[in-house]
Amino acid sequence: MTKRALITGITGQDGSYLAEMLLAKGYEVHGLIRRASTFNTVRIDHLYQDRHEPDARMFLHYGDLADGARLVTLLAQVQPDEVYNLAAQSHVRVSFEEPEHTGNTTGMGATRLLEAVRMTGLHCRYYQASSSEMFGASPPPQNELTPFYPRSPYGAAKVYAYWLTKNYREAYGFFAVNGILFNHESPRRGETFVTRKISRAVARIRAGLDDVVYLGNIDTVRDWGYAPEYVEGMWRMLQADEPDDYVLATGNSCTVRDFMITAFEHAGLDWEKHVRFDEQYLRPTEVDALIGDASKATGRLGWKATVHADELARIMVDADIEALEHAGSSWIDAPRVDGWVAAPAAR
Ligand code: NAP
Ligand code: F7E
Repeated sequence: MTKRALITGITGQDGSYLAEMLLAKGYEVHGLIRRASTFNTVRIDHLYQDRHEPDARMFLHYGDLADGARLVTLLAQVQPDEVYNLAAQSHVRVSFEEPEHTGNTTGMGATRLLEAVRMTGLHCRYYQASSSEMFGASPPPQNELTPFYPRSPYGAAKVYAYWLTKNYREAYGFFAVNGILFNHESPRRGETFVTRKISRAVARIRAGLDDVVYLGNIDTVRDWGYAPEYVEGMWRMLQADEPDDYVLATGNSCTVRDFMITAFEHAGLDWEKHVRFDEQYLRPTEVDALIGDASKATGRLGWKATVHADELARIMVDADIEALEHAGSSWIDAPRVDGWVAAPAAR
């Protein structure tokens, strides 16, 4: 029997890798996408086949996590075996600008989706994209037993969604799991997260299109892994015999500064000539250090990260150099990461 999955957030970094992986495993994949005035499917266009093709196995549906009724009709129509809730306002800095919207999507969105599963009476398995940002100020190493101490509206919204997921497991017997994922990146990472901002800036500076990039706090510590490996971990959580919560992380630490040095050196550039500080990229409250302990996922799911920060930086720089060399003028003429003034602090 072909398994059917529904992915919210299919147009994002993780959603695109997850869709790719599930299609390769033989799944029929359904994705929730937001209606936008321009196309927002660039990360999954290579997977799309017209639904009239006999072998089409990926289908996109309009909807929004803010619209609970739509989630009910969609679940009733699709009847998925597995639901992956990846949709969120996922930018920590932006969540300070838009706390209400972030709570509504990142927090309440999960409630609406869980409730839609309950209302339709489906016996599907449910994955919630929880985050290491929930640990916030709790010192590393962090694992499934570490207390939460979120330091942003985003982190607080994820804590709410985490507990709702756990509550639906306990109250209604749902097969519902929280994947507590530490930072994971790739060439498909959104351009305003720091790793991609750096790799993209390196490519543009190397090509002579820019001269400097402005960053905020480069002393923070993160545990950066490679996104395609993390979506495999999500899937393994839903194949387990029992529902449970798992941390996915590399266990290694790296500062923003070290990631930046590796990225610039890989392109033969001296970062000190090209990096400037701008306080607008600071956060009202920062998460100083996240380093995960994924031993539970390794022991029970056989999952282990193999790509660490240095290799990741090189993968991302190479991809952005390649993209720039093969891009048309639209990519080259696109506003610089720092050149957009409408919401500068968001970057
Ligand atoms: P991302 O690239 O920012 O993608 C977010 C996705 O959510 C996009 O497809 C976006 O659609 C969609 N979305 C946003 N608001 C929505 C709404 N109201 N209704 C429906 N869809 C909506 O995020 P990501 O890096 O792939 O991360 C996936 C999930 O894992 C997120 O929940 C994130 O918070 C969580 N997470 C990420 C990391 C990480 O390091 N990447 C770590 C831990 C947890 P548009 O394309 O239309 O904007
Ligand atoms: O920041 C610092 C910034 O925005 C990383 C999301 O996927 O991972 C992500 O959240 C660090 C922070 O990711 C700039 O202050 C310095 O300390 O790339 P980021 P994040 O905040 O860790 C977690 C696990 C998630 O769940 C989230 O969805 O880098 N930093 N200068 C900067 N950050 C940005 N964005 N821009 C800068 O110029």
